Amino acid sequence: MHDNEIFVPEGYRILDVEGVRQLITELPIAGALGGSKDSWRIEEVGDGNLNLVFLVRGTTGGFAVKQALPYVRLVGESWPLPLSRAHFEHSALVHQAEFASGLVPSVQHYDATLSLMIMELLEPHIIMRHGMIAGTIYPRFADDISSFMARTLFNTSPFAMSGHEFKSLVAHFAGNSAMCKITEDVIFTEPYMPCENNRWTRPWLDGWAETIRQDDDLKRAVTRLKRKFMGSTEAMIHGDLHTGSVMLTAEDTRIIDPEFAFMGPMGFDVGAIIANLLLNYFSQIGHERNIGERNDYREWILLTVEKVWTLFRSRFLELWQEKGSGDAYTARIFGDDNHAAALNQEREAWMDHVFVNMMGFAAAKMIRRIVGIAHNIDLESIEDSRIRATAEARALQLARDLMVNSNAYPDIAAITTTARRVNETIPELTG
Ligand code: ADP
Ligand code: SR1
Ligand code: MG
Repeated sequence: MHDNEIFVPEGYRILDVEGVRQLITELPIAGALGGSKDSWRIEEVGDGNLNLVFLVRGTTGGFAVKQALPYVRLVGESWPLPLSRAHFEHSALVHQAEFASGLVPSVQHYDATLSLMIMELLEPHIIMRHGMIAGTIYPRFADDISSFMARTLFNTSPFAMSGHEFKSLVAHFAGNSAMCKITEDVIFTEPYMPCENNRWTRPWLDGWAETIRQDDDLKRAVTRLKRKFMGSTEAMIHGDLHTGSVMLTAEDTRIIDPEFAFMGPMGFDVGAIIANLLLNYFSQIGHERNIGERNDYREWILLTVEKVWTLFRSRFLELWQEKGSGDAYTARIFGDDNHAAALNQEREAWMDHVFVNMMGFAAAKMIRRIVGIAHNIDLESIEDSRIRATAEARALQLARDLMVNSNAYPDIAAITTTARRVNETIPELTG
């Protein structure tokens, strides 16, 4: 059931290529494109689940134009969705640019009536999923994504902010609850019960889908995770930080699409990126032409998983050391150097808390991409359904264990070691 009373402001209309051309013509930023308006090349490229995205190229520059639709694009008008997500995406991008400048596209224009944002055109960047499917190594990625997460999460937390500033952000992003509801439904609920939205690689994973629906330990664990997602106002999180929200080259990394942003648990962002790296790791069996051809690439992915966590952790702690002047974990009460160790211990305990949450959220993110509504191309593009299901079964095996036996994973190396073991020891499905 979805809320059918979606507010569409007067003046809102869904744009097409000519509508985008006309809109830009009337804006001061038009000059950056160069050439006459009729020479601009405009195409709709939206490959996401929710919105329209047009790429506009002139003779001297380009833009990406993103417009929210009053419904979920993946499903159609039967699933209405508030246009206000464009407002939250815009404000999240502005905050992210403040704290992680150079790691997000710059915003050129925002039109509240049309729920539309014009951004810097990222070119020749590609969506990271596509690069990973092709086996491309991204030497900057671990550094950049961990900086992005450390800076955006730390600076929007009460470790950096006053209580007043922090609560203003909490109040603002509470308005993005419709987007949170999508996550609450499609990640933390539907995969664990019979639901018409769910799908999986049939018939190979029929057993797994049923097992998930019968697994009380898993249900208890995901129930706890859902509550954490709903009630942990730790920082402004991106909210949909998968490898489809990363556009990059070998030299430059940008994070796009923060329309699910809200004040939530830090571990959700870190878990999302690690889950998507691991899903791609398991998918490599479907992308190599000869067995073992992608072994080096597999190892690069696991090394990247380890670096993402360790760099995130150390950078977050560095920021805390440098600018921990927020109202939470008040440094003043620890006073002189004699007590500094106690404060540092407490900060490390916070990072352990984020690690445990990260693991659970990563597991939930992996499970939802295999038996829930929205799958990812890393696995979906594997044509041979037996091979695809083999990769998916391995990912499910790891995810279930991460969620239910989290105590067995004291550090990130335990996760990558188990991923490797699962990938190498669970045999290909036959039948
Ligand atoms: P959705 O919210 O519907 O998921 P995204 O923000 O992920 O939409 O954008 C959809 C696609 O549009 C991306 O996969 C990417 O190919 C393209 N895109 C989005 N933003 C930009 C940009 N700033 N520059 C170039 N391409 C972009
Ligand atoms: C019904 S929308 C499903 C997914 O699309 C978005 O990209 C988010 O990942 C959401 O969960
Ligand atoms: Mg999106």
